[in-house]
Amino acid sequence: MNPEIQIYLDGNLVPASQAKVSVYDHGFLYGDGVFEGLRIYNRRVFRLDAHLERLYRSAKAIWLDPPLSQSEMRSAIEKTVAANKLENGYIRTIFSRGFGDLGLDPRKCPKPTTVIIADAIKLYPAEVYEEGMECITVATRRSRPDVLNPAIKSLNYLNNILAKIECIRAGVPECIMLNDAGLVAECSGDNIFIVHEDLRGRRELRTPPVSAGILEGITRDAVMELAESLGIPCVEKNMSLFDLYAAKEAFLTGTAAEVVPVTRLDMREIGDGKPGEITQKLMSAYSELRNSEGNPAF
Ligand code: PXG
Repeated sequence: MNPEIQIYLDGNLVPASQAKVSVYDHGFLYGDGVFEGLRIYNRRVFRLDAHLERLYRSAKAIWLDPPLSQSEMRSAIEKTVAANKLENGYIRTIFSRGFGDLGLDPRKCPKPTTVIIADAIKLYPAEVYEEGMECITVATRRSRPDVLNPAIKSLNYLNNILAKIECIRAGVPECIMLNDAGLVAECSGDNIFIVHEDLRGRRELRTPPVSAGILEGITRDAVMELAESLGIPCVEKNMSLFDLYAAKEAFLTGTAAEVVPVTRLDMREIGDGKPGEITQKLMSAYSELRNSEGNPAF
């Protein structure tokens, strides 16, 4: 934490050292709230509208009525980025249920807490982008959509954190999580894509559908859009681990990770064990897109 950073807290910009939320906040007590993670490139907030849409959809899904309208929230995010003169970095936005009592009842929380943090981001090491990442499939299954839908970016990330602990213990940075049916869902904090080749040598991109129980990633969406403009066929399709092991290429996508080649999974090499041609094409198309799109926040 940089104590000099100005944090947006319930309508005010306050220094990080003074940005405090109550221990009675239901975000802390119960993980009751929603959040977003965004990136700033060259003073521009990448896909701000898409992130706002998802944030407000998540809030609606948990019956949380944000104290700011979507356009007020957009201004608050831009104001926070400008106040910190952040050219490149990461933004975390949070709506929690707010201050209440020790019971679950959200009616005891009169006003949701709003937090916007704009700070530096810690990235994966450069080798991962050049040589590819190793992943494992973890035992922790992605939460069932009919119990707690992964499409809701809620403050309740324990399912993902348990998966992350398995990765850490195995000595790899990310993992594949299966859903309740044993189909590929997503990673602990990223989405997954493969390049599938059919028996006649035709290649296409495949990624699990939202119905597999995943977060509808903004980076995933941007990559699908780039694939379309590059003439690379892309389908949303349920996949088994066999499809991943037999893939020609694999990569993961996320706001923090961007596009990362996956070259080893469960001790197997994916394709020839090097970042593939389609993956590299999409990596460079994505870095071009993120540097050019949007308006500067200051
Ligand atoms: N799936 C999950 C479960 C995520 O949390 C993504 C996919 C990718 O979505 P976007 O919209 O970012 O392309 C995410 C988001 C972290 C961290 O510290 C990662 C995310 C969220 C919060 C923190 O690595 N990933």
